[in-house]
Amino acid sequence: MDDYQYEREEDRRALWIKDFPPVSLSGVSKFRHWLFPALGAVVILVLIIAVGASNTKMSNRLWSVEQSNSNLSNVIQSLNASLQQAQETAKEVQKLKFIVENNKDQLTSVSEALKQLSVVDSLSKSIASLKCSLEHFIKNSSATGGCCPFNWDLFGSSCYYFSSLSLSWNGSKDWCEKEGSHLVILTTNEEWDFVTHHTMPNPFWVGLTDGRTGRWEWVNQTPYIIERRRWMPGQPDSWTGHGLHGNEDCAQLHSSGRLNDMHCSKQLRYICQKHSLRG
Ligand code: MBG
Ligand code: CA
Repeated sequence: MDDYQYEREEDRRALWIKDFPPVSLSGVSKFRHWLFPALGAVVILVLIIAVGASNTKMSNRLWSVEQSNSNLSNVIQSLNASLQQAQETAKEVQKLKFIVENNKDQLTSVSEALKQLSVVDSLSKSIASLKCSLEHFIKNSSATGGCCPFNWDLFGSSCYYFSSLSLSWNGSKDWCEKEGSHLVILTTNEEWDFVTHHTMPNPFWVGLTDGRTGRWEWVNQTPYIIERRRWMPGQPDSWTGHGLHGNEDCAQLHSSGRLNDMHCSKQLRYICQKHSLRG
C-alpha cells in the first residue's frame, strides 16, 4: 500500500466512524436519518389535504348559503311585486266601489223616471179615453164602439190596422203584438165584409195558420173550421211548387177577398186588430 492509498483508506474509515458506528448498523437506524423528515412531510401533506377538504366543504357551504340567499331575495322580490299588485287591485276596487255607488244613484233616478213614465202612460190613456167621450158627446153619437189610435179604423168594438208596408207572416204577427194587438181574427160575416172591403184588390196576411199543429187555427189558438166559400177554388193546397223550404202554412186574403194558403216567408201587407178604447 502506498501512501496515497493509505490516506484514502484512513479518510473513509474516519467518515464511517463519524456518522454510523459499526456497532448499531440495524434497518431502522439505517433510515432514521430520513424517517423524521418523511413523517414531517406526511403530516404536512395530511394537514394540507385536511385543510383543502375543509376548504372545499366551506366553499360548498358558502355556495349553498349564497344560493339560498339568492332564492330568498327572489322570494322577497316576488313578494314585493305581489304586494304592489295587491295595492293596485285595492285601488281599483275602491274606484269600482265609487262607480257602483254612483251607478246606484243613477239607477234609482232611472227607476223613479220609469215610475213617472208609467204614470204618464196611464194619464195619456185616460186623456185619450176622455177625448173619445168628448167626441161622442159633441157628435151626439149613440155609437158604442169607442175610439181607435190614429191610422186605425174602428169597426164594432175593435180597431183595425191595414198596413201599407209588407212583412213575412211572423214579422207581421210580431209587429201587431208590439202595438198591443194581434193579426186579424175574422168570425162574423160583417167582419169579413168590413175587412175585405178594405183589402181588395191587394193581398194581406190574416191571423190564420196550420203551421203549429197541422190543423188550421187562429192566432189566439181557437180552431178554424174550413168554409169553402171563404177560400179560392182548389185552396188550401199546401203547395210546394214555389221551391221554398216546406209548404204553405199561412193564410192570406187573396186579391179577390178570398183565402189562399201561402208560404209564410212571403212578404205581404197585413191586418192587425185590437179592442177599441171605450168612450
Ligand atoms: C197560386 C197560389 C199558391 C198555390 C198555387 C198553386 C195562383 O194561385 O197563390 O198558393 O196554391 O196557386 O198553383
Ligand atoms: Ca195555396
